[in-house]
Amino acid sequence: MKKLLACAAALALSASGLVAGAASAGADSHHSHSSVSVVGNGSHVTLSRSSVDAGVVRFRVSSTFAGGSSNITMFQPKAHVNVARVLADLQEEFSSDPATAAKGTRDLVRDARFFGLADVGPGTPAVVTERLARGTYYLMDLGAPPTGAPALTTLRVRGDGDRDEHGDHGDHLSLPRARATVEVTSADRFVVHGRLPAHGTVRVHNVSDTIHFMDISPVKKGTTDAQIQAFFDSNSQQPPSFFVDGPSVGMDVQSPGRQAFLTYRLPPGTYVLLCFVADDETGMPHALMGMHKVVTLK
Ligand SMILES: [Cu+2]
Repeated sequence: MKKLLACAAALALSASGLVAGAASAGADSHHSHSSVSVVGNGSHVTLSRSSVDAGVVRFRVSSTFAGGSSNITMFQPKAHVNVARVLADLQEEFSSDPATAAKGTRDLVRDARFFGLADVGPGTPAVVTERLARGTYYLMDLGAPPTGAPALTTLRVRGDGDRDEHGDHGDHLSLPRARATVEVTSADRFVVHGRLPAHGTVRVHNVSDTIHFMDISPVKKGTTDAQIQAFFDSNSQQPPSFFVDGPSVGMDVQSPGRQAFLTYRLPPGTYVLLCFVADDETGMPHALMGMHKVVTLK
């Protein structure tokens, strides 16, 4: 989601370059009913299976989008809301008019639930693990600005009642152990508990009353949050002085109350956590209102 929500300069900041090394997401290595490969090409999502069992589900997310990174969002319309309504809300959210964008955020919170998934570039896959209830979910890749309605891919999560004979409880997954937790708060801030790993798992928990995402973008060593805020305040259209053209990864949009585990591998160094969802009152991207946090990945 970030690309369409971000200002041009912020876009430059979070654009990730190609990295050496092959994507390792690949096919599922075993026949778990709860593990699925998710591949985005910038505008379309392909799944290795069309249904999984309810409970803990593991998504191995990767991208083949050579022109940038995949922003893979998974959502579900709330009761009595149809998919077209959610896509119309999304259109508002992408508006360059702040009042319309603010309404888009409010409408998305009202009409849909968001479950991540992940923002990944070619060569920088990630795994998202989370608990899912039975139901139908929709995935889309908004990495390339969509022309018209985004293409949706359906995932069915089966409950106990409709599990087949092979779906015994033995192959259920458990949640991974996280090295750190990032709480996303109502003050539009990232609160980090523990130390973010360069290679490992982070639990991302939205404890706020609106939707947020969390991109992890590289910046130059020594960069401060004050410098980042000054850059946003300047309205500069140039790439910021602290910009680093390196791999990034992110947790895509999550609804209030949701938590998910993001497992990734990035070069150790200095990064900034960013969210560009439009504020539900001002329409301003959260990052410009202070939702950025410089962190060191070790
Ligand atoms: Cu946010």
